[in-house]
Amino acid sequence: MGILNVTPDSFSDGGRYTDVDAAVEHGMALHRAGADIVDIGGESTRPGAERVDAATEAARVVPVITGLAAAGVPMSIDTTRAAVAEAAIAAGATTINDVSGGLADPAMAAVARDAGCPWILMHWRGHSRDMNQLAVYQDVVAEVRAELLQRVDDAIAGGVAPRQIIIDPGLGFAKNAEHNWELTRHLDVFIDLGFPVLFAASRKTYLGRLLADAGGNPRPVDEREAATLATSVLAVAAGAWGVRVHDVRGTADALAVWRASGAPRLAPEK
Ligand code: PMM
Repeated sequence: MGILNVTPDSFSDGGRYTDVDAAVEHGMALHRAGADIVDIGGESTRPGAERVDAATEAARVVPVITGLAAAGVPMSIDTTRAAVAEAAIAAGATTINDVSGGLADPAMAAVARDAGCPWILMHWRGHSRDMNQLAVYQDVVAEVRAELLQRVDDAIAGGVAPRQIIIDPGLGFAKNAEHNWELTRHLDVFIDLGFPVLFAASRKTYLGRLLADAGGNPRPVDEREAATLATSVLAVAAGAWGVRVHDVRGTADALAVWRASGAPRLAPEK
């Protein structure tokens, strides 16, 4: 999954693709580079981000989706709002990527049900402005698993078919670095739930912290790619269905090496 944020303020590609033509061109490039799906976002979810209104969000994404649909590029819509998802699907998106797992907007389940499309349910505890305070767990793996299963149950109760559901542990969303590593170590717990698992670590803050310099300054966002590639290979080797990344070409290359190597799937620590 290639990332295309049509926002002025996303942490990695914010501000780069606010022009429709540039965004469509980049989406096509991501697809050519090997993205099976391009994830279009019109609202930044970086920690602390303020929200935009639904009309602004839809106005950012719909022209880009229309352009990419005409070019035959498969797309997901990265939104927590049912109205934006509905407009995006009408314009040609074929998957809903909801970082709130249906919690932010109770109308999302009906949109997913009526569209019959895949719905990515990410683990989430609250909007970006507040999420750092919500990063409190006794047992992060068990709690994220239980809370995700609740999202799945609610989706199914809302009429969504189990085959539509993809789950995502939500790295960095109400999680600190240690929580992210713990979830990475136990990805098998999520894979064992039987739904496809999306892993989305690309260039996130915890990788910057891991690679901090001697003075403790985090590695800048655009210098976290090698670490991102390592996380993607490890996640796919552990059985993840997909990885959501900024550098699609690099990811495709790294996964080609992993595949050609014939390396076995990683066995979880039991
Ligand atoms: N992270 C971001 C945005 N959308 N969607 C899913 N399913 N999982 C994620 O972890 C996720 C997401 C934030 O990163 P970005 O600013 O690079 O888009």
